[in-house]
Amino acid sequence: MDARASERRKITQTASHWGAYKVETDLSTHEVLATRGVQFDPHPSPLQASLPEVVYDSLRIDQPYVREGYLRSRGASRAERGAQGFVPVSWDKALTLVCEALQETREQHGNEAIYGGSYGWASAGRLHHAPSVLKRFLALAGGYVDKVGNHSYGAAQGIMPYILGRADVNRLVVSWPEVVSHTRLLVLFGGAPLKNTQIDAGGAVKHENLDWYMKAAQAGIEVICISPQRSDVPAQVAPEWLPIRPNTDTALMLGLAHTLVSNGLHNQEFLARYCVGYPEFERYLLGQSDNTPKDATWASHITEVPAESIEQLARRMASTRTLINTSWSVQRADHGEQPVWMSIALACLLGQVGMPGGGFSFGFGAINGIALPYPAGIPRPKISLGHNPVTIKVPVGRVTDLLLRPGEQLAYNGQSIQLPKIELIYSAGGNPFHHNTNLNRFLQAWKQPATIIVHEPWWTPPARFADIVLPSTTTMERNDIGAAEHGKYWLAMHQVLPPYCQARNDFDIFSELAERLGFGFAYHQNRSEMQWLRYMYEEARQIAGERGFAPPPFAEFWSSGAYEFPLLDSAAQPTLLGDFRADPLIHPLHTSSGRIELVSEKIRSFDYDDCQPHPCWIEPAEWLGGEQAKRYPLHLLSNQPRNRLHSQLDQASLSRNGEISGREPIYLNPLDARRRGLLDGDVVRVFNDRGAFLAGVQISGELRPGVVSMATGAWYDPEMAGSVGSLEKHGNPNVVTLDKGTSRLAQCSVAQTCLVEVEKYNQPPSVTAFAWPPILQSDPS
Ligand SMILES: Nc1nc2c(c(=O)[nH]1)N[C@H]1C(S)=C(S)[C@@H](COP(=O)(O)OP(=O)(O)OC[C@H]3O[C@@H](n4cnc5c(=O)[nH]c(N)nc54)[C@H](O)[C@@H]3O)O[C@H]1N2
Ligand SMILES: Nc1nc2c(c(=O)[nH]1)N[C@H]1C(S)=C(S)[C@@H](COP(=O)(O)OP(=O)(O)OC[C@H]3O[C@@H](n4cnc5c(=O)[nH]c(N)nc54)[C@H](O)[C@@H]3O)O[C@H]1N2
Ligand SMILES: [Mo]
Repeated sequence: MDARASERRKITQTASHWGAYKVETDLSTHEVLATRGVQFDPHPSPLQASLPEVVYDSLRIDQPYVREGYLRSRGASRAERGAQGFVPVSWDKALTLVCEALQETREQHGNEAIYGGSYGWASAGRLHHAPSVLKRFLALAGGYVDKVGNHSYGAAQGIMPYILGRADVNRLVVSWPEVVSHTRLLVLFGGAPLKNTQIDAGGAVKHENLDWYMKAAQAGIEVICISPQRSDVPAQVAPEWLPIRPNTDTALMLGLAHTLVSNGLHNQEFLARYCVGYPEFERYLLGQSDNTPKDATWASHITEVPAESIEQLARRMASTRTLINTSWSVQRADHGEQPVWMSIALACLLGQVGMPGGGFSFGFGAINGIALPYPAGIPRPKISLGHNPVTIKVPVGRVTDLLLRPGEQLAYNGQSIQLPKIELIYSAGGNPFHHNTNLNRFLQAWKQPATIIVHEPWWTPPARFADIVLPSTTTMERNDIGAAEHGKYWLAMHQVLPPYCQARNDFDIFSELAERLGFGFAYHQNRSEMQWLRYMYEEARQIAGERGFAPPPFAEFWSSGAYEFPLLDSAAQPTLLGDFRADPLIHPLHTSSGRIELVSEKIRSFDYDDCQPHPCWIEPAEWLGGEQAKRYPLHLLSNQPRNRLHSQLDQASLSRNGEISGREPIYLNPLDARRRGLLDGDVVRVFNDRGAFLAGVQISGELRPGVVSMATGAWYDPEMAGSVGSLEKHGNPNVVTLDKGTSRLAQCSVAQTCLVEVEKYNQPPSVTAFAWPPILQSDPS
């Protein structure tokens, strides 16, 4: 390279949920020349190339736009949302419209008519995290209806306070070093797919889960993959595979528990000392309370795991140090509270809870850092969300009900929420056409409010279905700090490129709106971007100092690019519930009884038939053992995508190259494919009573018959834009997923509970997900 060419090149470190990486750019043309991982990451994610590839792509939104009908008259043409074209407007005009909509909504309907529960992963940086800066803004604007819970592990989060007296499900994890040193049998309900460990909210750093898996295999740990899909545990680990029917894990765990008890293999001393409610639970288990013993034969009919395998597994579990891990996916299903409660009950029967490498764990392998060693108590630099004067919070999976059933009561966690009437939705950093289930019903709901405002970098589905679209920058166009909840790094995210066309940072958009609405200073505190980063950093650094850490001053951190927190104690993290086991009187749990609750009197007082006072098997709303399977004989699992983060980066070549016939692949067992005359590469229609979408066939022996599987996140692309019930052309599984709550307790989403049929589809329409919406004449202003 000649000297002048190298002078023009700049290498900048940035970070994302999928890792820290360096980007090489041409200073004069702003062209991205190369990307590569950082030295301290042993296995950088291939996703890192995707954002630099699309950062300035043709789908970037260049300036503000307003839906044609909205520009004519707010609210009047709300049913046309998603069907109409957009008119380009100036920033001044767009922000004026936003302020008018906010003010009129507040005056006419109050702040309870504003939904700001905007859910989404947005970007890794802690300052420019779109849902956070949105909430800070809406709080100062008088408040907003918020969401409660999450899509990831919401059912577990809802029930855990009753079982263990805590809701931090993402901390109920036994870490890899402890597993490798102590566990002998690792039983993985839902597996622990390596592809999911590419990411971590706030920035994965070292991708080392494969190395730990290999260490576990070398240590001779036996690994069992209990999942409809064998690929949920890496093949290198050579796991045993029990191909369970989807949504029946609770029944399998009950069958294991029954075998333990009927053979006297349960640890009665543990149950008496550390648990409450065992005698009542045992009556249910043995069938004394309902005439149905939950024995291995009973469990085998429900799960299709042979009774002998269940009995053998129970004996193996009782004979050695066993860790039961249940993936988050298992609880993202109807009655998802039950497998969570039952995992803990099973571990209590084995009596190894609180022993190193034994007991239970959740979410192993869901995200990168969760089981990696990191010191406890690292604070994260953050921007305050402020105080929201509106107290209504609606479970995140129930947004469609919120919008379609104003005034009605929603039972939730022993309370009743009166659903308010929403007139304005403000959404930034999430994709509701990705995270919500039953998209046809959701689309009907999305057409109810008078105004929908969205910030997006690209013409994604949420942008196309908005009224006012404000173009935001991406993480590569701003400075920020990355910090994951499960990790030991703070990452400097240096600005790589100037903002695209008229795109602005979410924070700057809200700062200007706040100015216009009269609370500018309260919002931005007159700090520039770099002043905010320094402020957030120093605030977190002080807390870190109080906890015995010594991160360097801001300037040093910023120029070095990363700070790694040392493990304070050279011993590994404390064993989960180790102190409780050592002395349950000195270290009681925060439950009513101070112990692990196998029966909850609080839950009994709610009198819910869909979440009873002890863990139990309740048939899911639809499953392969139910009536509906006669019409829709395939269970659709929609898991996390290998080649993108949810719907993010779907337009990049990594994701596009993974498509089959231009659509999201759907995996079918050879038997199911043959029965339907399907071959690799065929386009199929996947359907049930809720809707239909097209996908590309990939035949795979890695999943059990009766189950089809595909990744979530293909950009929603209806054949008839904006029309409820339209065929979706690109492969978005949420067109057919069910939108009930897990139970009245957690009311969480049940994306993994869904039956469908699949048939060949000839002459499919072309995919238009990656095209612009129609753009009309320029704004006269
Ligand atoms: N069927 C099915 N559905 C599921 C799941 C499932 O297992 N099955 N899983 C669920 C789970 S666990 C989750 S967490 C959710 C995830 O759902 P989401 O978090 O909503 O999905 P993302 O695709 O990450 O949405 C992020 C959006 O923010 C935009 N964005 C990125 N950076 C910025 C920024 O800086 N500013 C602004 N304004 N926008 C930005 C992106 O373009 C994208 O549109 O999906 C849920 N949906
Ligand atoms: N690359 C990448 N990684 C990601 C994400 C991403 O978008 N891309 N998203 C992240 C997010 S937000 C989250 S919450 C986590 C989610 O982490 P998980 O919820 O653990 O991940 P999933 O991929 O949804 O599901 C894992 C596997 O569970 C199995 N499974 C589904 N239903 C059942 C069942 O009823 N019983 C049993 N035994 N198994 C079942 C499926 O075969 C599936 O492959 O992943 C994170 N990791
Ligand atoms: Mo998630």
